[in-house]
Amino acid sequence: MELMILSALQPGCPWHRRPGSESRGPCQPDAARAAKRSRHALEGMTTLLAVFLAALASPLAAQQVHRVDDVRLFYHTEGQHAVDAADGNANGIPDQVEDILTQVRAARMMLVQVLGFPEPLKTERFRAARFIDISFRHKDVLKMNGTAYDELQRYNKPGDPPGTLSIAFTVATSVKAPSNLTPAHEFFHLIQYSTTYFKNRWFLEGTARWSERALGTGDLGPARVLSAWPLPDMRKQEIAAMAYDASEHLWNPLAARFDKNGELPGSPVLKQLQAMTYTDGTPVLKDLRLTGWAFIRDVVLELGQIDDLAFRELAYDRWSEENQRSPKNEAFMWCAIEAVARRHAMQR
Ligand SMILES: [Ca+2]
Ligand SMILES: [Zn+2]
Repeated sequence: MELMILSALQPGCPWHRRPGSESRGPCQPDAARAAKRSRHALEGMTTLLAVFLAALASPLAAQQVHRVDDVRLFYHTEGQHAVDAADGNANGIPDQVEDILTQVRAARMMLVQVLGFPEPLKTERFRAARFIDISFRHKDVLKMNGTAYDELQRYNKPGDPPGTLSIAFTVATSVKAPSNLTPAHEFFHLIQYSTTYFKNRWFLEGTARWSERALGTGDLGPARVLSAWPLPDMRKQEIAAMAYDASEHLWNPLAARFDKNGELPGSPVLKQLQAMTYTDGTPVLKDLRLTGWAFIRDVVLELGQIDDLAFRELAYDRWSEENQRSPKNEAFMWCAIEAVARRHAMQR
């Protein structure tokens, strides 16, 4: 914690550059939390709109649910948004649905229990939520493989006590978990959203793409050589214009720089993960390789600290969608990344 706060005081960071500004102390968590709480009220209005739109899009056929612990998948077996009804293990649950739940549970065990990322339902932002709810849409409607929501949702599902809140994502009905890591990728977005308000896509999609190797084959995706570190401003601007590609151009090279082993840390939960399979018998965890998990984890946590500072320094009134994605966030984000990089360089 002390290191995180120190990192916010490094020279060259934006809050030191403003002429005439009083000298800035470390984050003041109480004030920042109060500001975050007041923003939740506004999120509720957007949630109402989301529920209304979801109701419009829902087919008439009865919705079914597959639930394990606090994760629920809502699906249809008829209509445009129907899942594949194949039930190879004859347990009455479409294999597609089971397999997606299995992948999400595995991603959660891996990221939270094995690697130490925050558990989204226990974070300050999302702890009022009771469930992780996953829904399906036809790809023609969804337009992508999956999408995760950064606001608390109030779905009023049958049997839910009044006021039940969820965090949620949607996957396309074309997604089959044994050959597609979209559910794990979307779960990573929930971790990001639970921890930091920054939604600049070079961070959001760049690190989510990196995270796919946690369950997937190999330790790391493609990685370019970094020309220098810290990066020159021109290069930072190029990367800030990227989304998924930021994994190849920034996150993967940094992951490799600070992790020469590329191995998942051994633990009893890792052993459980090794035993998990999809309904077709294939293993969920493809190998014991992943490069840079401690570095990426610490960047996510650091961004969760520095967003409070950015909120005050940039004089945001709330974390609107525009503010969450604003280029003004970039200088704060780079400072956080560079601070974590310095810490990891010292540890090597
Ligand atoms: Ca089945
Ligand atoms: Zn994504």
